[in-house]
Amino acid sequence: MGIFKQHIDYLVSETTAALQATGYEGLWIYSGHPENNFLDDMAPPHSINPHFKWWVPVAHVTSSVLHFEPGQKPKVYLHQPADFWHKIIDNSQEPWAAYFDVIVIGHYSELPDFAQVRNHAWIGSKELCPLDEAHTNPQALLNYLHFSRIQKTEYEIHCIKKANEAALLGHQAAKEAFYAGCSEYEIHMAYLMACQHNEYQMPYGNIVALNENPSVLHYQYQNRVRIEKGQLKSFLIDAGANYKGYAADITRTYAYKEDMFAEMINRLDEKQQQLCSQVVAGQDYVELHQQAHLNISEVLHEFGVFKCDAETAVSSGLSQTFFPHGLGHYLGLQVHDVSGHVIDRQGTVKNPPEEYPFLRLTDVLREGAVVTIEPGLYFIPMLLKEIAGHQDVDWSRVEELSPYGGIRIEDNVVAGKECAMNLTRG
Ligand SMILES: [Mn+2]
Repeated sequence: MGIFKQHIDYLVSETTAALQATGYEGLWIYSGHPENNFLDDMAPPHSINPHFKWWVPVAHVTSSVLHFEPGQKPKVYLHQPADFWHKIIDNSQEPWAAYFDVIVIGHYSELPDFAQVRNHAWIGSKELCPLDEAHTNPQALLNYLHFSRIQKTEYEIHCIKKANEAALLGHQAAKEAFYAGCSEYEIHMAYLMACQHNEYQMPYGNIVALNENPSVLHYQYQNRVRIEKGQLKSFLIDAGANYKGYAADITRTYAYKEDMFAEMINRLDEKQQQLCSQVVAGQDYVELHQQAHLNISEVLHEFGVFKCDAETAVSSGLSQTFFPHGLGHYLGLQVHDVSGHVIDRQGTVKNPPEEYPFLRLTDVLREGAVVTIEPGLYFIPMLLKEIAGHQDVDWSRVEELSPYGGIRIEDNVVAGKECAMNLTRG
């Protein structure tokens, strides 16, 4: 539990400084609660307030509140109603609870009278918030805390590593299911089974794409129909896992046969590993993204898609047709973790360069930040149409490779002081 204590100490010192800097005496953080669907008595799976799970590593909690005031032990009002409809888990005795005063409540009405507490801020959904607007999700306070979330504690890195380990079990099962000729849906189910997750526990919807489907970047269906083995070409899977509220986000691409596409995957994999090794404190992520464009263009040139050299493909903007998304993003309590476009505690925004509008991370990497590195190359009909007949493209090669959809390879990497730490490999 040593690393969890260090984690809580970090949260205490960061939150104390944040409250002082923004003029509040204390803080309430609400876990949130399930909201029913429109005209229905059923709610979608509850997604817990990330600020709450930053402190309290409990997956199944709703209608609970954390109270923090500098100099006091943090308090958790843990909602455990008398309920014969649901299983109520008593997590008030778990090891994490030693660092809090845990007060079990049966009903929201047992919470303290918020109006009696002077000058506190509230972070959480607004419906139940008893405070006025100036004290509800104040932007200056959120900016401060979101910036604190960039740098991960040792405990958080441990959680993301455990999430990676679970996800890799799924990825291994998915790979085997692909080579066995399973459908997208069957691969998806094999993945869930292997990593022991329910679908609602996944940090994001699995992308399980066969043949041309990887060309849809967020392909959201799982086809139930098997593809004949003779017709199978490629498989892209972008799927994560969850450990104590922390996410893994991993992508792999496979070729069904040992063909040119298989060689392209290997080549992109080499480039991706080079990029991963550059995840070090002080590295400008925008520059890394630009380098990825060059790397991807080198692969496309080597395999005859680009007739021009890689530099020309990048400077003319041609590479953006084949790599239209960003190199990656922060990873943590949220898959696309906060503060990707923010460069200081005041919330100063640094937008991505005009030519790369979808880049989710624009700052210089800080020690302890966890990022994804996910270069890709795709044959996307909608984008190819926009450059139809382009003289620097070998269109017969594009036609030959389009049925494979595309390639993406994604690892989760910690920016170290001197070297990168890849949580997905090694
Ligand atoms: Mn990602």
